[in-house]
Amino acid sequence: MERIQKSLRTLIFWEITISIILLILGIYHGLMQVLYRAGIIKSVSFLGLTYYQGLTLHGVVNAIVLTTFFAVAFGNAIIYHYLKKPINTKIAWLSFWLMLIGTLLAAYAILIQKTDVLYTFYPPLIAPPAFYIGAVLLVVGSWVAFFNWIPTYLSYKKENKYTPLAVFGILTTFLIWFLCTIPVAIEILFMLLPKSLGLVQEINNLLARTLFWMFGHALVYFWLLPVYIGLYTLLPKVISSKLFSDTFARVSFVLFILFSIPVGVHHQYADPGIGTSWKLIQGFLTFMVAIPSFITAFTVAATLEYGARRNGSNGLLSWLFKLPYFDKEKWLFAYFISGLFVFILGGITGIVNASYNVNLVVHNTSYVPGHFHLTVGGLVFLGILGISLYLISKVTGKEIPLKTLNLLVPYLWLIGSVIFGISMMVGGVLGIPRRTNMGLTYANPESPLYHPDWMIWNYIALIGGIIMFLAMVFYFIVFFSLLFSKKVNEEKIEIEDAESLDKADSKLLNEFKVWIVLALILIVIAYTFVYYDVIRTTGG
Ligand code: HAS
Repeated sequence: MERIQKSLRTLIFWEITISIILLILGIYHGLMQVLYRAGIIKSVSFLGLTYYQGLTLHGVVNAIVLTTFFAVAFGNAIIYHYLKKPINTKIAWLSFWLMLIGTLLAAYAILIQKTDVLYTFYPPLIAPPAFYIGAVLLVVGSWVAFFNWIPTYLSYKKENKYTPLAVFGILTTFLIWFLCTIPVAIEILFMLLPKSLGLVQEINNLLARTLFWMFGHALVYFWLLPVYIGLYTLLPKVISSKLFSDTFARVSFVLFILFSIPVGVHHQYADPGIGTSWKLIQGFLTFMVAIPSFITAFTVAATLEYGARRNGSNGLLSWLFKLPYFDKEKWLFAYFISGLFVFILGGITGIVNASYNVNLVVHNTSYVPGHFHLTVGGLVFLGILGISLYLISKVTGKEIPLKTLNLLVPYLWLIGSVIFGISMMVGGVLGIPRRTNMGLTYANPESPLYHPDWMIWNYIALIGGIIMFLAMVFYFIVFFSLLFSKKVNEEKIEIEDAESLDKADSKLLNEFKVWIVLALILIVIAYTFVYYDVIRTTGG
């Protein structure tokens, strides 16, 4: 086991470090987007990229590469730490190489071949083959990691009835990931790649979009769930609390298995060719997928209250002020709580998006990037940053340096992302388009697009963006100082968690079979007629 642990420590180190190095490019291009939208710069000049090439790099690195490498790294740590069983390290490294080669191919397509299809790569936009092959390798690499955990898990299950909560959570995450990547694999392998290679002349754009969104919404829970695992395990421990409910946490995970996938059409409310009844049904299912997050909100808040009361707080609400917001030793709490505050806004705005008729007001406006910078750019991003620091400090045996600077990171990000998100959303309601190549022309009285009332929101978003950029400069300083600091502790793979107030040992909440079958039934019900409509209305 010692040899396995050493190999996995190195693997986790590289999975995290490489994604954080690439994040420098992603963050830089975030700054470029706000400067461009506010009309301060005329092109995203660094590396010779245009606005949309820079935006493609920003989306792919931040939303796809960082999240996938992180989920696999955290998964490797969870499976090793909780199951204490051998893992095949050769296969674990194979997964890493596939993901890395895939990432490099996609980077080549964006940086050298100047791809600008964005992270959603909708046709009729078509990228060079390297982009799609890179995406496929990245996904296959993450599947390989998942398949590698299964024998270890099954061997553990032969001897144990109870599945540790974090293991249950990470297997849920990758189960959803595996199921939802099948439609996007079909889209890429049978439609986009043949078109990119010139093997076919035409593809069905609406069918491609529908396949993409069947993947695209579940993707957001692939980003979110690893952070929920952190909320259920690491967070209670940091504040010396107990998890309020192991049962509720698991119920939340299984609801994600059921409802993550059959909801993708809520991204297509405005698309013609899909019947309104099917849109409405998927709209209702979208409200269902918000429930596990409400359960998480309740469980986490109760966990925080329990911890504060254990530490001596008695009043009705005074416990809120007893939490260790500015305790440098409990820095991980600051990452989680900032993310949670941001996610209150991110979640509410998700419900707004999901509401069929209200969606028509905000769809394709800057409201949508406002929403997702408060979700994936809020709780998810801060959770990934915090847990990454935590894991690196464990596997290298080093202490977090520059503690004050480190504490500033999440709070600056909280302030910046809320300013950015709200201004984008208000601007969106006023009509600012989500995607733009108009730049300064909103502010130019000569232009038919003259909209001075819009510009103020772009300027406020710029302030938010600059604060977020500053937070990330501090984060990179802390992260790289950690890498170069001295080893002071034993190197290990460890996830320090707290006990739970209850223990969910029923078979249903420790296994997956029933939930997989129910999820497949829901997917068939929600999607069969959608595909029938798409094919009927587009003529095949
Ligand atoms: Fe979304 C568009 C609906 C959640 C990401 N979403 C997007 C896009 C992205 C994205 C990237 O229905 C743009 C895609 C594109 O490129 O076009 N979203 C939802 C709904 C939810 C939701 C209903 N989204 C997310 C999450 C994301 C994410 C999570 C990333 C990780 N979204 C939509 C819709 C669209 C959309 C439409 C299409 C818009 C369009 O027209 O294009 C729900 O899952 C949200 C549920 C969340 C909650 C919040 C719970 C709150 C918690 C915090 C509690 C705080 C505590 C702290 C405990 C109900 C857990 C308390 C503090 C103390 C001190 C006590």
